[in-house]
Amino acid sequence: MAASSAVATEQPVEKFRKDYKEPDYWVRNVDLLIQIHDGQTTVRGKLSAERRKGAQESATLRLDAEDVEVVSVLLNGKELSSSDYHFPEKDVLEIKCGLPDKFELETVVKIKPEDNTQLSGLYKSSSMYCTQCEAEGFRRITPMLDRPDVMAKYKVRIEADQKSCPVLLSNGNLVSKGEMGEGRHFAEWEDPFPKPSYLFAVVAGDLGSIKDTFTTRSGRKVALEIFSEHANVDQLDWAMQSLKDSMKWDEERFGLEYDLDIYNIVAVNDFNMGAMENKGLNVFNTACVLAKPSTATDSDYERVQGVIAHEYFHNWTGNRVTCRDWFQLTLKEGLTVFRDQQFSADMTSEAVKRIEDVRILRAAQFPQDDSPMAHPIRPESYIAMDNFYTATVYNKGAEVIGMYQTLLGKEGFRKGMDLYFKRHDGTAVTCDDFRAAMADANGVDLEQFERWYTQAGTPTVEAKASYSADKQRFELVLSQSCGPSPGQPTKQPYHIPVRVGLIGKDGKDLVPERVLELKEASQTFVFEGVKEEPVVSLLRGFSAPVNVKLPRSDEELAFLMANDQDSFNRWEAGQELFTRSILANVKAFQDGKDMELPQVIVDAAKRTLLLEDIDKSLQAYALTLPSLLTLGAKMDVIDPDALVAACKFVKESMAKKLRAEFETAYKSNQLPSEPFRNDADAVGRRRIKNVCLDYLMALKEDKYTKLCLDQALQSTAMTDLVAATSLLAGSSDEAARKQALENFYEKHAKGNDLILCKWFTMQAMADVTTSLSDVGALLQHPDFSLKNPNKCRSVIGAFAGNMKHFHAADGSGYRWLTDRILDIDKMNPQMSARLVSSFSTFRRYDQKRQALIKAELERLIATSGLSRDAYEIASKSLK
Ligand code: 0A1
Ligand code: ZN
Repeated sequence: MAASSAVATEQPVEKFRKDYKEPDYWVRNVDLLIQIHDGQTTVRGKLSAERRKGAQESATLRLDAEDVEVVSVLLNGKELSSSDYHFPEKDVLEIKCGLPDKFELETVVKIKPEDNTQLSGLYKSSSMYCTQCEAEGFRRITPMLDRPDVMAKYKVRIEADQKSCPVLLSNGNLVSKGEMGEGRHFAEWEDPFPKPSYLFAVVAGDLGSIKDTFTTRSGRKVALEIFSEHANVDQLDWAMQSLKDSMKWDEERFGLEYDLDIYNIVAVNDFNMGAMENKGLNVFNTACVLAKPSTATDSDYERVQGVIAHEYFHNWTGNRVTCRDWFQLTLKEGLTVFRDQQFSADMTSEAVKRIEDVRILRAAQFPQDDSPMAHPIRPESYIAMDNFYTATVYNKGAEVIGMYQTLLGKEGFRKGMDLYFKRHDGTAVTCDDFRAAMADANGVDLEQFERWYTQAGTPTVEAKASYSADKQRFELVLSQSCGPSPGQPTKQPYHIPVRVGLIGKDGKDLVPERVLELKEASQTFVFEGVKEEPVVSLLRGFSAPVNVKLPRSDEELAFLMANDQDSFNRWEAGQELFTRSILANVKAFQDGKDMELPQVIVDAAKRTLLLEDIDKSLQAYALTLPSLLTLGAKMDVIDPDALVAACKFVKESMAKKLRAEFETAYKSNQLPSEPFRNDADAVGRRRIKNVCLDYLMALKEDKYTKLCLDQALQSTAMTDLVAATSLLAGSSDEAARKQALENFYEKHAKGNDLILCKWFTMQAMADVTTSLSDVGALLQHPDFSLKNPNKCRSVIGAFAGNMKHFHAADGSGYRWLTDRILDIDKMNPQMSARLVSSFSTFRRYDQKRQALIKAELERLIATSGLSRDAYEIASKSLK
């Protein structure tokens, strides 16, 4: 008997993309027996393997095995003596004896799901057992070649106590189940599709469910079932509807049908990420699947719809065609995010969805791309793969996919997708394979496009315009540049699609819109037949993930805001106006001068507010200031105090000037509480109404505090409750603050973990003098648990996003976060590493704050026993 962690000292090892080699052995079949007992689980894993053609006969078999206690190892049914295998390094089980070309290797191991606080491998969440195998969790269940290019067919038998675990699930089809006596029972599952180990899943527990069916367009009837704890079964209908909508959409848009007779989804309380696309058995964080009117906000509904779609779409982009190695992660994630974004756009509004996606990209990805943690969407190296599930790989990755569609058109993109599946179905491939399919299907050269995969950083596109009235000719000189990134001091020019419109005085396009292909460092584009001097609408629809530089007046921006036919650029013009004014006021604040709000902005906002036939969500986003993170990214040195003060000033000044308009819009967008509606109009009305309330609250007048309190106490829609209570959580009116928070807790949050998280977050994000002591107190709250990732995120993660108080000049926020990271790191390295990344952008702050954060990062690195996950982020951030 031996433990796999025999060699204890862990030297973080960096892996490189360039070092990829095929394995010496392939595993073709995996046959698992999982015997769950309270406190200990035994796993017998039988691997049918064969030596790769061309591999050396003497090649040893090195299986990944982590935190498993190896009981025995058998080769072709014969038990090996302990001298035939060993643990040459941490997490590797090596078979030393000679191996035939083809063989069966069987291991018996013991694991303890109850003690698994990392939530990777097989673990217990509340009363249920569940698994998370991506990226490298399967090795924590049974020894295996745990890498995505090893694809095998799986058979699984689960045995467990009948009473505590009446539901036993795995991938594929149920082939048999029955009782075993002594209160135990079993289920056998077989997945006909070869898959990498990261898509394996098992669930065992006492679960309720809802059922439905979907008939695919070729007539396959699929049984759909969504499971949760019994108490939550009334919150599964929206997920089911979203699943059916996704299945239909993928058939219509991409001709992709579901391929098994069963599709199961399980909701679990403790989960490191949003959800997981395991073949035929998705596992979801409850936060991404549960929704009902009395508990979920409009954004919760949108998130559930989007994540359900995302995991479903992975069945083709990820499962049927998977990644050769983890460096290729964006192959499945960028593509699948792009697909879920397109789906959500079709289900709601294309313009609104595009704005939301770009807001996320700018707030989460742009700062990362400008930090020491910047990496290309296809990283070149990693220490802990789990650290690379990033906004860059996901969201910038989706933008890169979107650029193929912009360059090739929807039809051309579809041709590329068809060829991609034709060539690669059932295999594990690379981003280059995807790019080749797009190029070949369309007969175009996408050689230069590879730079989006190799270079990190956000490029800047600078535009210079000139017009000749004589020649009716308009010229646009576009230049591109991209600052240095870690290990990449200089960059080669990207292939950038720039969608451009030229607008005349009447607000109409003077010539047809064009997609310019910028490939050189600088290029001139000529438009003929332009009858008057146009206003340029650049990068319509945000056609590339770049920053744009184009000199123009506030008046021009106000004109675009009112007239551009591209709704994204109408919004963008407003954001640019806001940004200018806020940054100017930051400067004024720093120089001790009076802050000012230009009248053009007030007028533009007023015009937007008075529009009658506008989509209410677009109206709301047009009036919403850019996020603090997005604004920070535009500053040379981020000054948190000045930034927060400037935003407050702009909001308050606007409210002073437009008080009547905000009040009217607030009132006219009220909805009756019954029946609850979450159609686009209702969502839009709540959105604009709450934006108005936000402005009015900036006035700090009793009248509006009362209005807000009424909403916080009386609303029945969760969106309105959260909006009003959050505003009051940041109010200096102590009595109102207390009343709203108590009411929210007593009437809504108590007893519901997801709503509790909202209650935690609104306090952790609040700008009140007691912020730091408040979050300290929340950690002691009986409803808080450091072991639950959602709760950690809702208090600790949220506080790390509190621009003013996390960045308190005395460093108290930083010290507090480091202490929490160290507490969590012992239990859940994935979680702690995510929190460390809040420090990654530290060089963007002033010298004093830089020094304070640097000291915290150094404190982390100096901590003995720090996980390699946290070590990687901390050490790379310091570079
Ligand atoms: N593939 C999932 C995300 C995911 C990744 C890692 C996980 O555990 C470390 C869990 C989920 C998705 O894109 O939805
Ligand atoms: Zn995904």
